[in-house]
Amino acid sequence: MKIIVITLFPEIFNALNSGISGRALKNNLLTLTFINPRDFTHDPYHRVDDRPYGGGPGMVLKPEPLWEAIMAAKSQLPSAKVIYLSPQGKTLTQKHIQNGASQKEIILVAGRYEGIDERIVTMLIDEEWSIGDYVLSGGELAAMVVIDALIRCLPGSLGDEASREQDSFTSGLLDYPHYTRPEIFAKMTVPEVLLRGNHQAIQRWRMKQSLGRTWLRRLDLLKQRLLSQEQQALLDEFMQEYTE
Ligand code: 9WO
Repeated sequence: MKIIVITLFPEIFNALNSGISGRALKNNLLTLTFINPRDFTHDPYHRVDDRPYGGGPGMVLKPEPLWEAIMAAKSQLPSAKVIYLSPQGKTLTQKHIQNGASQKEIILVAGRYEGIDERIVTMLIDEEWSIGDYVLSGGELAAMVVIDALIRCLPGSLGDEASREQDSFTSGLLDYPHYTRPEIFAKMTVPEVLLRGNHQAIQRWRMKQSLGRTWLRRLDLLKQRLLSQEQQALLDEFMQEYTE
C-alpha cells in the first residue's frame, strides 16, 4: 500500500516509526511519503495561509499551494482517492478502515488553521473522514490514527496474525479482560477459570465477558448484531449474574 500525506508538518508523523507501524514501514508493507504545500509557494515569504473572506478569527489554507501539492501527489498515485481529515467527514469505523486497507493507493490531506479553501474540497477531495466528534489543532493526528488503523489491517503487519481476529471491533464486540502474572496483585486475584487451563471453558468465559461488557457499555453495538444461540445463552448468564 502507498500513502502520500499532504501536510505542513511532516515531522509529526515520525511517531509512526515506532512499534507495529514502524516495523510495517521497515518491511515495506507500506510506503509513506509526504508532500508539503509550503514547497509549492512562489512568494518570498512562502505563505500558505491567508485571511478568511467574510472576516472572522484565524486563517485559511490558501488554495494555490494546496492545489499544486495535491496535483503532485495525484501524479505519483494516479488511482488514489484523495481524503480530507475533518470533523465534517463521515465518522470512521473498523469497517471503513478495513475497506480502506484494500485500496492500493491513498492520498491523505491534513488541514491546519481554521480549514482549507472550500474550492479545494469541491474540486480535489473525493471523501472527508472524521475520527470522532472533537476538534484538533490540525488533521495530522487524525491522519496518523487512520494510518495506524490501516496498517493493522495489512497482512504481515502483526507479529501474530491471529491477534487481528481478536481485536476489539473486528468481531463487533468489546474486548474481554486480560490478566498476566503475578497471580495476586494489589490483593486481587485472577479469575479461576483462566488458571485451570480448560481451553473450552476459557473461550466461553471470554465470550461471556465480551458480550457482557458490550451489553453494559455499548448497547448500540450489540443491537447491530445477531447473536448465536450459545452467545445469547452466555449473555443471559452474564445479565443474570449482573442483576442479582
Ligand atoms: C473549527 C472551528 C470553529 C470555530 C473557530 C475555528 C475553528 N476551527 C475549526 C476547525 O475545524 N479547524 C480544523 C482543524 C481545520 C481542519 C484541520 N483541523 C482539524 C481536523 N481539527 N480536527 C480535525 C479532525 C479531523 C478528523 N477527525 C476529527 C477531527
